[in-house]
Amino acid sequence: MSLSKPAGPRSIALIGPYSSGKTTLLEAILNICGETDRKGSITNGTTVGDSSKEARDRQMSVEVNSAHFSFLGDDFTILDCPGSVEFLQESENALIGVDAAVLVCEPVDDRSVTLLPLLKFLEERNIPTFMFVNKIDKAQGTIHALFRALEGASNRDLVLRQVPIVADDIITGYVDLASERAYVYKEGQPSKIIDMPPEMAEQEGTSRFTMLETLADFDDHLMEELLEDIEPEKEEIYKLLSHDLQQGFVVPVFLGSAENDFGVRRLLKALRHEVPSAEMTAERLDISADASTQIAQVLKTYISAQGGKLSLVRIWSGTFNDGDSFQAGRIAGMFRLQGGKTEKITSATVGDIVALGRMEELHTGDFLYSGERVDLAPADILAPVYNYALYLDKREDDVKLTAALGKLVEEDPSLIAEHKQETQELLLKGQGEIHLRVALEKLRNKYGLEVKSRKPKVAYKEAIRKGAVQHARFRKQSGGHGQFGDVQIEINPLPRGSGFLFKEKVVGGSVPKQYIPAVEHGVKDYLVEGPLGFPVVDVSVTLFDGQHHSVDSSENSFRSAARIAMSEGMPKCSPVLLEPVHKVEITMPSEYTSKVNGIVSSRRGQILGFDAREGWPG
Ligand SMILES: Nc1nc2c(ncn2[C@@H]2O[C@H](COP(=O)(O)OP(=O)(O)OP(=O)(O)O)[C@@H](O)[C@H]2O)c(=O)[nH]1
Ligand SMILES: [Mg+2]
Repeated sequence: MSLSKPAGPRSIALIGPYSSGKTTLLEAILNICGETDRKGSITNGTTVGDSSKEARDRQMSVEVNSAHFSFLGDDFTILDCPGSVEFLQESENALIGVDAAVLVCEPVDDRSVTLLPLLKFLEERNIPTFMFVNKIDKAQGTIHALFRALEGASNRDLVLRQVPIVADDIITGYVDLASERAYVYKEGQPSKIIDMPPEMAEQEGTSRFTMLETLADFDDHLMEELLEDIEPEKEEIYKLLSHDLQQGFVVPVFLGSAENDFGVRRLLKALRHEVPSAEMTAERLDISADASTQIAQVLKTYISAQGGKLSLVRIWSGTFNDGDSFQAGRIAGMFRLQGGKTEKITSATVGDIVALGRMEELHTGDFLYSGERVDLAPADILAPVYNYALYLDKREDDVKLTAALGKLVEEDPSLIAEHKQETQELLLKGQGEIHLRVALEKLRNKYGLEVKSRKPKVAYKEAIRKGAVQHARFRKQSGGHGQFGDVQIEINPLPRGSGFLFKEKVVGGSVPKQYIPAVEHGVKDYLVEGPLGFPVVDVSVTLFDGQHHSVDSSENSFRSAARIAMSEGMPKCSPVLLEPVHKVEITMPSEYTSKVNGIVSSRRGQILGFDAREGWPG
């Protein structure tokens, strides 16, 4: 267990449910640390984060913002992640490169279910996590209710580090359980230390004991002290708090209000003492190299309207200089990002998060390295759940649109642009309506493209309900060579999901072997558009007889004969339009099962089965 505070530049991600106050917390931190002269606000559109037009217009974060600050001589980069689940990919990409996460949430327990996927991700990746219960200025209910709601969500123990001091139903300050000191909040200023209010003594004692008991679960020495009623040294408690956070045993919980600067300095102190160093994180991730080897990983890609690409990288080993060359290209410009502003720098080292210019071959999740190849799993790409069909009024913008979509996808790997063959549509797929709307806004704001969207067409298919036998002859007599093909086929329905089957039962060479593939071809030509105008599925076609001519027959004439047989035979097979069916997987907390069942059945869904999701209690 190390005694000293971790060294070198460190990084944290701010994550948490939509609108919990992450960007406001970043703003408070930057202001407290002297990075800004005035504190900006979300409502006035003056924050360092959310600098893009799309974020400002919606007053919500739509992508990761990076900013740098120093607190009492320690350097940090913060990655402020959007909270909406539709932008979850951004958080997942950012989290692979940070030393710790600060999960910002609100003091209400009914939305705590939205924290579950994040807590799960953090736990699986063993990312040290702090929790900051924000908006304490308008807290309703108790911290304990929130606690109970969260307890089942995480396998890690939550450790309450502060208890609120309440006067007339308003939280006016806190008692710090490690130092046992009491403070009152001062708006826009450091909290002021006060004498421990006598009425707090009992609650402080119980909460502190709970905190120590949790720590003792991971430490025998502390356990013995508690059993023997020995008061542990402060130093020992602080050491254990750091150690258990770094090892991912516990999630410490702090309280505050980003809007009013309540509790932000206390959080900063905890970050300063407890967030592990980049070296420790590299070890956790199994990235090992000697100090002369350069290793960095791309956490986010930004592309400006003019096409300039910036790769935001975390440096895991070595020193990087502007102009250095790698297999993925040469660094053309190195920058420190402060929200939307760039500051040119010439070199960066272990722990730093910096943006590298024009590394065209480098993509989000990739490693940049000078020594042996480094290849660790990046974050998974989320599967799309929603789509739009895109169209342009001006056809001449087609090429521009393809290029711009390529750039959006490069910035956000959870967006997919795809041409759909069946419906001849350009589809944009993503995580939800807001996600796609923001993408369209970017196309307009950044690339000057007025792109319209509509619901994608349904790719209907048709099938048949009964069989038929059909004869057809294709014959043409024009000067010289004629054309002659004659086929007899049997068409039959197949079970749903079988696709297409072609058989031949020709005896005596009535259709010579070399023409049989042409017959299959002709049948397939027809199946592209059946009697109802849609692709045909689940049919079998058997060629059982026919005739040929020794001079005039050819592959083409048999192909045409087959096509004619199909177009005459298929309408007799009682064609039917198939209703599109999707196979859907739904995951939910078990208490919602009956509600979701109802929703599924009311949409004529058929439930194929239930299962507990592995590793997700409840
Ligand atoms: N009362 C109160 N309001 C706050 C506090 N912190 C943030 N807010 C307000 O909550 C709203 C959302 O704040 P943001 O900072 O944009 O939240 P966010 O978590 O960054 O939101 P997304 O990135 O869109 O998920 C804004 O209107 C803030 O002014 C707080 O401590 N107290
Ligand atoms: Mg935000």
